[in-house]
Formats: sequence, structure tokens, C-alpha cells
Amino acid sequence: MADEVQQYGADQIQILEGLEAVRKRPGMYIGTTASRGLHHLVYEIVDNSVDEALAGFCDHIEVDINADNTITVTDNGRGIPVDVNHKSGLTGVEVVFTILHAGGKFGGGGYKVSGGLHGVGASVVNALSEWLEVQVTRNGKVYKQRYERGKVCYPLKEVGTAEAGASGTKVYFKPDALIFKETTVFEYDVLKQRLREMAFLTKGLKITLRDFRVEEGEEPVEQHFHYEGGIKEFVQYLNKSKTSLYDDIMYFEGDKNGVHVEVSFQHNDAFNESTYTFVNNINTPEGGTHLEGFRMALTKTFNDYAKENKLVKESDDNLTGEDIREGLTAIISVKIENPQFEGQTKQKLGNTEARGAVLSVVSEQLTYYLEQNPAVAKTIIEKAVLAQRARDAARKARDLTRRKSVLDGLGLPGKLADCSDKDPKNCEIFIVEGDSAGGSAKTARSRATQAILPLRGKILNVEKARLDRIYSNAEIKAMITAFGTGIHDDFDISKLRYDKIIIMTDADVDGAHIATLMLTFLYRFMPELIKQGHVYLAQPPLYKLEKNRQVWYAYSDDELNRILQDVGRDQNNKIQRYKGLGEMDPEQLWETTMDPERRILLRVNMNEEAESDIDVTFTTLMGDKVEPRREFIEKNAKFVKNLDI
Ligand code: 28G
Repeated sequence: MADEVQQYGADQIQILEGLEAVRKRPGMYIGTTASRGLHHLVYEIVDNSVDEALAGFCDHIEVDINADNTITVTDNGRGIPVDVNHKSGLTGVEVVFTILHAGGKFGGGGYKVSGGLHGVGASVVNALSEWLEVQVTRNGKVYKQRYERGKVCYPLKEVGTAEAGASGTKVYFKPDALIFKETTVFEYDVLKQRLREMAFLTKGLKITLRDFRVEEGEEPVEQHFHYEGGIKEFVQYLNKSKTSLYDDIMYFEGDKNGVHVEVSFQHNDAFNESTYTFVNNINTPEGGTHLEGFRMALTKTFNDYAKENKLVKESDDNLTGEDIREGLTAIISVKIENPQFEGQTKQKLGNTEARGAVLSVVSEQLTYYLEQNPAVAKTIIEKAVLAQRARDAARKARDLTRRKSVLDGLGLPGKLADCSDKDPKNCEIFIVEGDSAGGSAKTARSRATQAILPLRGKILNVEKARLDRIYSNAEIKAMITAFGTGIHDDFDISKLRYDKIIIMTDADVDGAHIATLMLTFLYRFMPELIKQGHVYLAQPPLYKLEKNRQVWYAYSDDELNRILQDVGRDQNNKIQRYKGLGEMDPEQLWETTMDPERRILLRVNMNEEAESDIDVTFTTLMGDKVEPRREFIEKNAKFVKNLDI
């Protein structure tokens, strides 16, 4: 293709040097060249379409994952300008795809620091693609240009006439395997999450996601995301499997100090808060000024209302923000010209004008809403008053446990059979359902490095209990103490006493439920353990097959069938179905589930990209000779996907 490349002027050389820099240090521009960075390419292109939608000219974006893992993004906007800009001597299209805009969108840490109209990421995507083709429909004509690893293959050319009134942009690209060495395979669910979020954040916008990687003759997988209610529907979606405290979903919108503010929220009967904040459609997991403004508005408005309407006594303590936010699901979305991102990972909004803007939009409109809807106001305040009382009780309970040094890891729980090795890196702890299985596990374990903590019966569902009950729950206290890290503000991962925390429950529905409850606890109280990959699920077998003094274990019905196929179905087969861990003798438990050389563990992952989806996904971690089991495990691991939903 090189001979087709245009004549180089000084400008072109500069462009090539710019895109060359992107190829040399891709991490600087997309954060990582692992799977996350690969998916980032799609968001960069889609961002440009979303910007066109925000400008009011586009209402449909289609994203296709083609059969060969290339991507096609299509929008029905105005089409990127095709005329030559006199200053640069380039067409608008070429500017968008070849000029690396000053500073780029990414700070030193590789995080996006500016969303803005017609974002600057397209040239980065172009630089990191083996090839990229753009097709623009505009002025009744269709234009096309192709690039290879960022280099222009031919000048923008007219390739046809458009249908009457049609306009838009289509971008078709193949991520460069030389850059994305780990993987060039797109994950449908990852794209789905982000595109759904984009659709929630841009009301009225239709986004279609299609996956053509299907068996021959089958229809592509296809999903549509389209929310006329925008973030109000986002809140409804997040609360859909919860019991809301009232029917309305608050929605406030306004402009102030050049900040566009949108806020939506609703309370449910649970106790945790789920607030997600966005700046120019970019998630800000560390919050910042917009979140502060929202919290100030909520605390002040509800306290004022409660006092004025005598729902609390004048002499009572104020409700704290935390009390008012108990059970709150909220989305805060601001659009701002020059967002400043702060904090370690640049995920925290710094613009002070955003604080005032959110504070004033929410205070004003919420005050009015509460006056018009006294029943809703009363419901929320009553819940907050209960939270206030529980908080007092919890503080007392916590102080008590602290004094006993239980949470400092001094007194280990009596039920814990600890390991002898004191180096956490070598150690693992099995959290085992039931005393009898706990007994087998204690016998079976490798004493030096494996600790066993048996838990009795179902553990407390922390989603359905207030802090005072949680802190006084024996099973939860035992876990906290055994891990050694403390929780919440006291959490310190460097004190973790085991490298692996392995949840070992029966391979049935009850066992799955118990595992879910434990994961819920870990997720809410020690999310770092999950984020840093310390949490695992053990995989006990479902069947034992004996034949002619040989033994096989099967971890699924399918696997049992496969084995039976191999060994032949006849009366010499002795098949035992394990109803629980307790039915295995220690030796079997060791062989099948605990022996690091032979067992299968699932590592629990948290998807930090789309945290609003609160999903927990799994990857497999296996010993040798277990390849056929993978499929089963991946399917069955889904039971804890969407813990929160
Ligand atoms: C399908 C995948 C990605 C886009 C537009 C539309 C305009 C535009 C895009 O302008 C600004 C300034 C001059 C080059 C703006 C069209 C005003 C009037 C646009 C997209 C850059 C960019 N008419 N649609 N960019 N110009 N869609 N979709 O990229 O120098 S990018």
C-alpha cells in the first residue's frame, strides 16, 4: 500500500510523527493495550457519534461486531465535513482521523480527561488500527477514505450518490494485533454495558448493538438501547429488582454557571447507597464537586423540610447525609465545558462551579417537589430517622467490638482452624458451609498453608440488614477477624492474613445462594479483596463414578455423560451423586476440591469499567487435566452476575 500513500508535506510528516507516537506508547493514549484498551477504541468512535447526538443532529447509532472481530459504527448525524480546511489543507475527515489533538484526551495516567464535542480519540483509534475506513454521507454524496496503521491510503474520494436527505458517518476498523497483543476479541457484554450506559445518559438516543459472530445461518445477536426518560430510566433500571419506598422517581434538570445538571433518584427499602456520577458521559467513580453539591442539597433540603413540617423535633440532632441516603439509588450527570479531573486516577471532578450548580438545581427543585408531595417527603424522612437510630446503635456495637480488639485481628475466632505458615502469600482460607463439611475440610487440609473457617447455616444478607445487626452477627464477625483487614474506614489490605479467600459451598442451589450471600458481604464491606483478586469459589464435584476400581469425578451432568460415553454404559458403573460437601470423606474432598494441584477454583472479578452495573464476573483458574470442565464452569458461574439487580 505504501506506494499509494500521498505525497508528504511538512504537515503530513508532523501528522505521521504524532500517530507514530501513539503507536509507540499506546498506553499513554488508551490506558492499556489489554482487553480494556481494545474496547476503549469502540467507545472513542462512538463518543464522536454521541457528540453529534448531543449537538442535536443524530438520533441513531449502530455498533456491529463483525464476524472477524472488526467493528463498524454508523451514525445518522450530519456526516463529518468533507471540504478542505484552508489552514490545514486537509479535509474535515482527515483532520478528525489523522490529527492528534493537543494533549490528547488522556492524562499521564492514561485516563480520559476531557469529553467534549467531537472528541479527539478518532485519530488514536486510527493509529492503533491495522486499517480503518470512514464513509461519510453528506451533500447528497457518499465519500470514502482508508488508512492503514494511521497512514492515508488515498485522498478522500467520492464513491456514490446518497439517498435523498440521507447523511451520516460510518467507521469500519480492525484493531491492530501488533498493538493489542493480548487479545483482539471483543466481548459483547462489555460493549453492551457501556453502550447501555451511554443510551441512559443521552435521552432519546437509539443505540443498536449487533454481534455477527454466530453460527452460519443464524441471525446476529441484537440489542437496542433507547430511553426517552434518560437517567430517570437508569434509576428505574437499577431499582427494578428492589422495593422502592415510593412510586415517583425524582428527576431534576437545569443549567447554572455554564454547567448542565441532570439528577435522578429514588429510595428503596434496602440500606446501602448506590450513587453513580458522570461528567460529559464519563463515569467519575471517585465523585467530586458534582457529588458534593448533590449531597449538600439533599442533606439541607430534607433537614429544613423535616424541621419546618415538624417531622422531627427542633431539638433533635440533624439527620446526617448518610441517614438520608440510606437506600438511595441516584444518578448525577453534568455536562461542562472544561472538566478538571483530580485525584490519583483522575476520576474525580474538580470544577468548583459544578458544586454550586448541582446544589442550586437540586435544592430548588427538590424543595418544590417536597412541598407538592408531602407523603413522599414523610416516607423518606421516616426512613432517615430510623437510619439515625440504627447508626447510633451500630456505633455503640462497633465501639464495643473495637474495644475487645476483635476487629484488630488479635483474638482469632474459636471456630477457625488456622494454618501454621505465617506468610500470608502462602496461605489460603476456606470458608466452609456447615460444621460437618468444616470437619472434613479440617481433616483433609494441608495444615501448613490452608486454614478452615466453618460457618453455620445461612449467613446474614447484608443487603437486608442494618449495620448494628451486621456487626453483631457471629459469622460475619468471625470472617472479619480471620481476614485481619478490618472493614470500611479501618480496612487495610496489607493486613490480609491469606492470599486466597476460598468460598466452599455445596454444588447445589442452596450452596450457590450461600456463596452469593458471602460475596455480597465481601462486595459491600471489603470490595478491595475482590478487586485485587483475592476471592475465589471452590468447585466441588457433583458425581463420583467408580468402575473396575477406577474413579472419575464429574463436575456437571454433561461431564458425567461424556465420561460414561468413554467408559461405556453398563452395570459395572457405580455412580454416586454428592448432595453436599458433607457426603465426601476428607480424602475425596482433598482430591477433588482442595488440593492445589488438582482442584478448580473460580476467581471472582469485579468489572470496574461499568461499575454502575455492579456485576461480578468470573474467570477460571484450573489445575491440569481439567480443560473439558471449563465450559460448564463458565456457564454456572453466572449465578452471581448482577448481585445488586
Ligand atoms: C460513525 C462513527 C463515528 C461525527 C460529525 C459531524 C461533524 C463533525 C463529526 O465536525 C468538527 C471541524 C473542522 C474537522 C460538525 C458536521 C459540524 C457540521 C460536523 C462520527 C473537524 C467535526 N457538520 N459526526 N465531526 N470539524 N460522527 N461517528 O465520528 O475540522 S464526527
